[in-house]
Amino acid sequence: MPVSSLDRRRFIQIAGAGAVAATQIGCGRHQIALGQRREIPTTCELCPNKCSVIAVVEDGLIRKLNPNPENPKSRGMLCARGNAGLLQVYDPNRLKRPLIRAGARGEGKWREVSWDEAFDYTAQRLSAVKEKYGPQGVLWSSTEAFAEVFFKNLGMAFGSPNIVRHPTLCLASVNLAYSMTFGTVPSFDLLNANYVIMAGANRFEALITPDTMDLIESTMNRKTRLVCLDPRFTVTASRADEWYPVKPGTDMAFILAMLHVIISEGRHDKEFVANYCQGFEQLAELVKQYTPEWAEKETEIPAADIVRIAREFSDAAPRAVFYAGRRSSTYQNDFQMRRAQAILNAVVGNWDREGGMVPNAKIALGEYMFLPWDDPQAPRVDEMEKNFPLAAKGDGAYLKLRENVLAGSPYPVKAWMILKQDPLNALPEQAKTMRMIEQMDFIAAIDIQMSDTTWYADVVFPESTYLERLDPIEVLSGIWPVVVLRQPVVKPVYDTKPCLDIVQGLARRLGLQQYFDYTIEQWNDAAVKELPLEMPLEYLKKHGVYTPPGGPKYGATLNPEHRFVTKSGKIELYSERLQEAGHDPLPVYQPPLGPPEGRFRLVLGRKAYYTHANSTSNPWLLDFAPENHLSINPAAAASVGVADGDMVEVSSSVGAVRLRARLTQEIRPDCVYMLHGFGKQSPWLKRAYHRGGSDAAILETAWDKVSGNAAMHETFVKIRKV
Ligand SMILES: Nc1nc2c(c(=O)[nH]1)N[C@H]1C(S)=C(S)[C@@H](COP(=O)(O)OP(=O)(O)OC[C@H]3O[C@@H](n4cnc5c(=O)[nH]c(N)nc54)[C@H](O)[C@@H]3O)O[C@H]1N2
Ligand SMILES: Nc1nc2c(c(=O)[nH]1)N[C@H]1C(S)=C(S)[C@@H](COP(=O)(O)OP(=O)(O)OC[C@H]3O[C@@H](n4cnc5c(=O)[nH]c(N)nc54)[C@H](O)[C@@H]3O)O[C@H]1N2
Ligand code: SF4
Ligand SMILES: [Mo]
Repeated sequence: MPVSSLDRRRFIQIAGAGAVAATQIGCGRHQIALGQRREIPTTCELCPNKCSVIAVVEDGLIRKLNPNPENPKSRGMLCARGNAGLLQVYDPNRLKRPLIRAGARGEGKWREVSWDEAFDYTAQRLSAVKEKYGPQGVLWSSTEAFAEVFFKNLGMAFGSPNIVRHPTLCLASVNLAYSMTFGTVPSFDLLNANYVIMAGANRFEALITPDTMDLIESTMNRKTRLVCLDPRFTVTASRADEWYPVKPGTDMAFILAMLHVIISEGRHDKEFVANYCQGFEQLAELVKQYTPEWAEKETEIPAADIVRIAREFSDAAPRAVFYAGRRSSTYQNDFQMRRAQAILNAVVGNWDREGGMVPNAKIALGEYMFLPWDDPQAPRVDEMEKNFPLAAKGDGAYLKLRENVLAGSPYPVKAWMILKQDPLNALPEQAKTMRMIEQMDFIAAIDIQMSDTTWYADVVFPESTYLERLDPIEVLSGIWPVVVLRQPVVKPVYDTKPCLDIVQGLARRLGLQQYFDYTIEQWNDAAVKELPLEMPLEYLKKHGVYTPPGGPKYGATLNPEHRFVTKSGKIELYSERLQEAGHDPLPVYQPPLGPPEGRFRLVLGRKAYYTHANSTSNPWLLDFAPENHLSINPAAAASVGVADGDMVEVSSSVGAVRLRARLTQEIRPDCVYMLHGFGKQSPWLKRAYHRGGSDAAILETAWDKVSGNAAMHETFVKIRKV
């Protein structure tokens, strides 16, 4: 889109002020005061961690972002992405004004419109769908964000049961497995653990605060022993004391064999098990069959190592954890594998102990009271009750939802509202998501850049970036929770709005304004009312964070009278609820399917300098990896006649992509790997457009049957030199 002459004139004005390199500034529309330097605390939005930031603002321009050490979770850390966040504001390719599609979907013809026109048009289209198909005909999908609550509430006030969030693309199975065992999802005290087993998680690249910093500190300074299982030699593997390139999809066999050793040698915490757990006898009976020798055949990890690790782990307990992992959208048995982990942690008695697994502490925020709306009348389109009766219903099950929307069953869904999500890249089988897009009468997206999905929308609402907006105050949960504020550090550079304003603009035109009759300031006032501070908002504006004094606390639930939020009130090694729902009440091993001859399993994984599919267009970050490659073991490459640097076609039953091969010993010969977020279709993402390939185009649809979580490591690909 051409920069208007007005924009260009102001751009020159700002560039003339000399604050930031001219190539990094787009254009500006607000007056700037010269000679002022301010440091403003706020909260990063480049990934789900929400680290605390101090923005250095000079002459109205953000000069630099620094970490805010007052946050005990992120401490003095701001990662590469956090540093590069200021380019979200000054990216010339960002969304600047509301847009309405002018040509065919995907043709890229847009009309810049006023906010009024965008709201009027959207409300009219949503009302038409409501009239024809009922409110359930509109789908509201989003990924977690502080302001997501407003968007979800608009969907519910509209009367739609179809709110679908990101967990079933991410961590739904791990959450459900720990909830069904302990009644809650705990944190892991990696700072104080002496023994950590990390399987299918990559904390040195997939950053999570405080886990990443805790692990760096404990493995480097306190000499915590780290055992890593991963089919790839990740940075975490390189920092570990032991790395096992486990056969993919077999971690559960390793865990069950550890349980076999620990229980048969009487190494479990007998007192803890007697006081707090139910179903130990059934568990002991089940794991008799899972010998280390059996597990060696499944996992390709030597039996002697499994025995030794089981002994070391139980010796180190309670300062020993089998880390839960975060993204559990991997295999079709994810839920049961995570249940096995949870049970292993339980029997060594690391629950609620320093260096163990700790239930999250709470800080209660006040709630702004608004008018309640009626419950939706239609059932969910993904039929959660029938398909996943134990899962978190409100988040939905994304892949099953897509199947049902495509089938028009149990009813048609014909409009799609999207907040801060890129379904074309986040869901496997891109062609299927495209079919879902095609069958929609109307799509609107709230984003900050023209993502692949936004490219196919009918209306684009540009949200102000995190450095330009005030968001709802939030608590980051954890062993040591913290309240954080995201406040604007500069005024919006373009004609953008924060999420609540967008929601209110639509609500007014949909006749739903009575449910959104408040300001963000009133919302935040209500949130901080109960905090034990004299002037809580002033405090947060100044500090960016509030941490309750006293530091982490352990052991509040260690009292045999304590009732866990499970059916029995105990830690459920054996789960009657699972049995009633027709699932294995104890984790029973199911071997994964192996790749057919001549094919390879595609596995996914993060790099520290990108978030999902959304930051490959950031110029500072793209320097790290200008395109993605197919990582393949030299033995595997030889078997398909591929040399380092060759262009290859990677294909599955649902699609094919082309990218260059990178031969490396850092991956098992039966797997291949590619980085997420490349092969973009949206030309506005100039730097990632058509570079490398998109993993979403070749991943096949599969899910875990208990949680509905996507299973993204179940695709076997063919590789051909082209
Ligand atoms: N193939 C594959 N698929 C995956 C994964 C994978 O590794 N590989 N990972 C899975 C996991 S764990 C997750 S959590 C999901 C994540 O799935 P998504 O949430 O879809 O991931 P992102 O790529 O981060 O897309 C988020 C969108 O939000 C926009 N955005 C960023 N900041 C803002 C903002 O402040 N406001 C608004 N309105 N929009 C903003 C970005 O421009 C982008 O378009 O993907 C899952 N899907
Ligand atoms: N830099 C960065 N940090 C992030 C994010 C980001 O996008 N970028 N996203 C955040 C989000 S939303 C999430 S959910 C988390 C994800 O955090 P993680 O779940 O730790 O991230 P992944 O990189 O997906 O790690 C999965 C690892 O499992 C390995 N693996 C594959 N199959 C198997 C197997 O069968 N067994 C074992 N043992 N390992 C296997 C893969 O090779 C990969 O290294 O990261 C968070 N932090
Ligand atoms: S880990 Fe990096 S990108 Fe994520 S919130 Fe923290 S600084 Fe931002
Ligand atoms: Mo995630």
